[in-house]
Amino acid sequence: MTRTLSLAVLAFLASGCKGQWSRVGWPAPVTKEGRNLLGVWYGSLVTAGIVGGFVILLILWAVWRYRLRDPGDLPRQVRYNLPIEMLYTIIPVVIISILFYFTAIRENDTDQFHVKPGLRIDVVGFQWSWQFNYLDDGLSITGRPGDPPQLVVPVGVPIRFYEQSTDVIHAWWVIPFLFKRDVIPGRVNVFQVTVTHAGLFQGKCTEYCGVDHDRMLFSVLALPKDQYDARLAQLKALAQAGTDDRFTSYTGPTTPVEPHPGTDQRSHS
Ligand SMILES: [Cu+2]
Repeated sequence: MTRTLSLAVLAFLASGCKGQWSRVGWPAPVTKEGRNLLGVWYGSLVTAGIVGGFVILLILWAVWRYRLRDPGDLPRQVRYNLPIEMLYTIIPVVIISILFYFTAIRENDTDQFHVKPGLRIDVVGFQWSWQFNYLDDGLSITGRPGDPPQLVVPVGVPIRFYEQSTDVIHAWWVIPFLFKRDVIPGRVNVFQVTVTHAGLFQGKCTEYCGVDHDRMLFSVLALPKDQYDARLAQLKALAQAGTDDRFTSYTGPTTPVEPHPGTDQRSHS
C-alpha cells in the first residue's frame, strides 16, 4: 500500500515537471504578452502557497501546544490583544499591496504598445457572432451563430486589435493568449499581441450578452508568415468571387477612432 502510494506520488511529481501541471492549470501561452501574464499567476500561487503553508503550520502547532490535558484546565481567557490584532491587519495589507504592485506593472506593460503593428484587425462583436476586418488588406470575415468565424494571423508579427460592439457588451477571449478584453458599444478598445506559436486556438465571448451568448465562438489560426500570405490571398479571392458571404471585401474606414488620451490604453507608436 505504502509502496503504491509513493509510486503514485512519484508519478505525479514526475509529470509535474512539464505540461499543464507545471503551469498549475493554465494553458501554454502562445503570445509574447501571455508569457508576461503567466508570471503574475506564478507569483500569486507562490505567495498563496507560502501564506497557506504558514497558516496550516501555525494551526497544527496551536492544536498540539494548547491541547486539553486536564478536563478542568481551561486556558487563560483573553478578550483582545492589540499588537496581534494590528499585525493581523498590517500583514494582509502588505501582501495585497505586493500582489497589486506586480499585477499593475505587468498589466500596464501589456497595455503599452512598444512596437508598430504589422497587422491591424478590427474586431466587431454583435449578437451573436464576430466580424474580423483586416483594415489594411480589404477583407472582412463574418461569422454567424453556430458558424464560428476563423481569424487567420501570422506568427511573429505584432497585431493591433481594435474592438467595437454594435449592440451590448461582449468580451473577446482567445484561451491560450491568456488575455481577454471587453468589447464595449460606443468606444474602441485597443490591444496588441504578437503570436509566437503556429496553431489553431479556440476563442469565445466571455461576457454574458444574451440568450445566444454561448454561440459566440470563434477560432484563431496562426500560420508562419508565408503560409499566412498565401491563405490571405485565397480568402481575398473568395471575397472577390462573392460565392461565400462569410468572406467579403472590407470597404470601411481604415483608421478606427483611437481611444482618447488618458484612458488605460497608451500608444508609443
Ligand atoms: Cu457576446
